[in-house]
Amino acid sequence: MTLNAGRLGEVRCDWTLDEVRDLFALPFADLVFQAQSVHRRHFDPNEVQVSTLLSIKTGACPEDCAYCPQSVRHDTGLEREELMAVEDVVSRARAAREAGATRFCMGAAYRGPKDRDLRVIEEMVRGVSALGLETCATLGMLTPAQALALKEAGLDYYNHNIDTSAGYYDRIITTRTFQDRLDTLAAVREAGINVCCGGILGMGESEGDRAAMLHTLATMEKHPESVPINQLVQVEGTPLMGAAPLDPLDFVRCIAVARILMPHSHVRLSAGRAEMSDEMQALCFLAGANSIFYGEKLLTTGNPDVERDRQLFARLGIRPEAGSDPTLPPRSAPDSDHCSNIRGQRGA
Ligand code: SAM
Ligand code: DTB
Ligand code: SF4
Repeated sequence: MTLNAGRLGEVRCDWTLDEVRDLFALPFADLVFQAQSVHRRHFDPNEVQVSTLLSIKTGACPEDCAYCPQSVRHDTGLEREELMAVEDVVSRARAAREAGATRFCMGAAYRGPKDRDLRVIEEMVRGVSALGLETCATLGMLTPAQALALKEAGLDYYNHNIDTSAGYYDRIITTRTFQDRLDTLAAVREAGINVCCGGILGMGESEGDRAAMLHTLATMEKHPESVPINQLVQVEGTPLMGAAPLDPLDFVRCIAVARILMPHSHVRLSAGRAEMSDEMQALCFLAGANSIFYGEKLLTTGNPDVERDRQLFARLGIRPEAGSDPTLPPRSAPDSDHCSNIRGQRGA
């Protein structure tokens, strides 16, 4: 056992893979207890951050991600939709804000955006930001210049997942490399945009792959501010349809390890909630998850309906985290949480 229990709760970027594996090997109760203890040192345990997703350009993506219903290579029957108009996106964001979301995430089925489309998306970011919502986009690979243009438009977060371990990556995606993902993440960081980066569980990966994926995230020079942990949503027509289902306790274990490794990050209980019981979601919150997607749809697949989530929050005594308020001073610069400056503010 290489785990140094005395250091749990510290923000560290020097985790070894053995330490991460040792966390996975802890008895379930010990792991969840440690994760909840770390969580309480940095967050209100009864607050959960609430984001809403909108697919602003749907389907016909040239990439071959084996999990994704939007790949042009899989026959999933999904209707393709061109890039939405700016005013339609802004009115959907207004409705999300009225329903209680504080962050609005715009997703597009691109390998990477064309500059012409990026100009339109910059307008969307400006319009959504003006509503007082935090903005997030997920558009595939970006060049450094594109990342800077999004920053200039006021983008708060960029979601770009590593999805799985470096070693398992080419079993899931062959049209880009793990390094391509890291390059975009570096461009986003360099531009001063907050990073949202996580992965998917239930794709036939081993526990070692899950440990390696979290190790990659937790050894970044600065941890991603948001870490979405998705459970694979199996979609008919995708190569991963019929993959062996994940043991729900293994999913909770992964949330707990993410919480311990990245104490200041928001860990998002992301896709797959529609297939989870309330009890499993409660365990995820206990293990340190403190963010969800809210609203009846993710990008193309279902999410729990709003009423079910309201009841879940009420049953658990959970409050939505207070959002950004345009009348308050601006949020802290995203530079404050580097491992070289571990006393910085907590991630958003
Ligand atoms: N095309 C861009 C990209 O790949 O980064 C942005 C959109 S893509 C749909 C965003 C993320 O959604 C993926 O990285 C993946 O983690 C997640 N995702 C896609 N399909 C999923 C599924 N069936 N189940 C769980 N997560 C999924
Ligand atoms: C993330 O990690 N999960 C979200 C968001 N980032 C963009 C996407 C989940 C997509 C699930 C499949 C779908 O609805 O198409
Ligand atoms: Fe395209 Fe993103 Fe889906 Fe991969 S995950 S096929 S890049 S939309």
